[in-house]
Amino acid sequence: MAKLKFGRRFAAVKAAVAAVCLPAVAAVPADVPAAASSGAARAARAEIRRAIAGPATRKEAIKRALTSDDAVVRRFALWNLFADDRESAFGWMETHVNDGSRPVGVLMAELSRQMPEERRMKFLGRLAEATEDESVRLACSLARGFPFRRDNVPVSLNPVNDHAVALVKSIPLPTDGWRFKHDLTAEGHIKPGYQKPEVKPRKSWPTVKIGSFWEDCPGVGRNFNGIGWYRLEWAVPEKPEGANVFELCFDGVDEEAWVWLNGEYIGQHTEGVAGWNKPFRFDVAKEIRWGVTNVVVVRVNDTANGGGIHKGVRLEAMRCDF
Ligand SMILES: [Ca+2]
Repeated sequence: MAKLKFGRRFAAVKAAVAAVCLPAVAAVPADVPAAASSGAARAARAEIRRAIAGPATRKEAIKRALTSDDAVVRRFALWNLFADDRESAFGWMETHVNDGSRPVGVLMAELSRQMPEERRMKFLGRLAEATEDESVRLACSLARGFPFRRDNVPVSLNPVNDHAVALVKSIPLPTDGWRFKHDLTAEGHIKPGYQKPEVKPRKSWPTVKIGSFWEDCPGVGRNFNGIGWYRLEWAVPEKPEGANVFELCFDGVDEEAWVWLNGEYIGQHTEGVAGWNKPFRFDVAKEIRWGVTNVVVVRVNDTANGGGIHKGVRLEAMRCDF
């Protein structure tokens, strides 16, 4: 009886420790293999959970569960191994980076957040490369972190600017001649760094037209959801006389966008799905180069339905008598 009580208390302490130490773990995805949802599989899972909860059987049960055919069981075992011994869990993750299942892949990406920076980046790079599962890739990308963020308040929309802003000239960017690159592992900003002007498009990158959804552009894919990069080199005319405010304006990007001009990060439009058809603009007075070729790069994330730069882009030269 005393033993049972201790066992219960031990399990409660373990649960409390796990709750404090473990990162938030996403709920088990609904799309686990059908076979694993059978009555027999559920009973097997319950038995493994009981064995892992028992102090005497825990270690051996975790070890056994890590080799289970059921991805949900492997996920549960890894989670418990991490609670007991992070180093062992990291070692297992590194040798099972090809696990291939969504439940384990997503958990590995989450747990890797506790690795030292260099090891984490290396591991997540391998994990993203080893999977074709969009959820695992997204988890990898989020765990790697996306470092680009800038609050770029354009003069024409700045609520504290009480001087009139008048349009001098609107200069549309070409709709043709943009190049496109899929970014299935969501790491194009790291390797090779598509935002860099010196990273030139390869022959294999489709040439696309903006002003329509990317599903309508040959070479992108009728059902493509995910991250894609647009790149345009275009000749910018001489600076319009009298203008002193310059903004790059997008009429619609479905859904989210991150923008670079001549290698400089100028800002983001990240309202998620809600932003798919909302115009946005950035101050580019410092980044625009007049009378020469400029390079604009737009990283787009689309999660459903149509995607891409589906409306026009233009440069507005304005005058503000500050
Ligand atoms: Ca969309």
